[in-house]
Amino acid sequence: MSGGATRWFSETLHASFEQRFEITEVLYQSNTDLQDLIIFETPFFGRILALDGVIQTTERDEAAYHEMLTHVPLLAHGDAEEVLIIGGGDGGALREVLKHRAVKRATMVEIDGSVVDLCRTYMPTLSNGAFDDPRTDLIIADGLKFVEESDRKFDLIIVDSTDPGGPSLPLFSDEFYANCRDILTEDGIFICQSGVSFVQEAEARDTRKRLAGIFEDSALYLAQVPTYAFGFMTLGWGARSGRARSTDVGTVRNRFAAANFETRYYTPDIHAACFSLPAYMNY
Ligand code: AG3
Repeated sequence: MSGGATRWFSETLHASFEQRFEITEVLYQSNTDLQDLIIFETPFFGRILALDGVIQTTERDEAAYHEMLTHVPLLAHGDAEEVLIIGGGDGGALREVLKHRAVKRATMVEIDGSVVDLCRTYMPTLSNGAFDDPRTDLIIADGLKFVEESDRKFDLIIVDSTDPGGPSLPLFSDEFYANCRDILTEDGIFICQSGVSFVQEAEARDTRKRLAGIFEDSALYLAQVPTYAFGFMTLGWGARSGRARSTDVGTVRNRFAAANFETRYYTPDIHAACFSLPAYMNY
């Protein structure tokens, strides 16, 4: 672009306010059968993936989200071997899950194979080789059907989806949660993203209530992800027992030290604090 006006990507998630990003270069843009996809370069946030006009992940702050989605349940559980990821095609959650040596297999069920291929090509630091790990089992299929039909058991199920709407809408239903609960081991944990509650209150509240109706133990917890704009991102927690969530901070600290990997956002102290919610989230 020489001499042209600056180009911007404007997020279309909210009706009456928006955030926008300066585009240095559009690396890929397509309209797949399932969704609109764009990957572009920016001066500050590095490369950004957006689906249907909504920021999914940026190189600059993806770690906050992916680390909290994975290390909180994995270090609370302590010994998860079988992990299922629904969605998460960019590979960021998979990369973090595989940092845990106890994990024997990470099964990823992603509905849109093109997200995986394009992120591997244009945002390789997201998966950072995770798709080539022998413990990875990548299945391009509908996660809804997978959990309905699977006769396997999982210690952890992570739903790394877009916001409810389009292909992900059924992932926010009682039926889906109940099917997930059925394929969890006794101390198994279910995690999902439930929006930035300050601006997506219904999404967070409905998720919170739905989880409480299906799981023995349920909660929301927080991650501060700058490009999920306007406040704390909420993550939903459901478990078949209260054991993992009540793990004391000393144990979490020891497990994290023994796991021996670096993080950019997660710390055991943040882990201990992340279930403390502001008063306005007391749904
Ligand atoms: N999944 C969560 C996108 C959330 C967007 N919502 C928002 N900004 N309020 C992203 C997939 C990353 N692996």
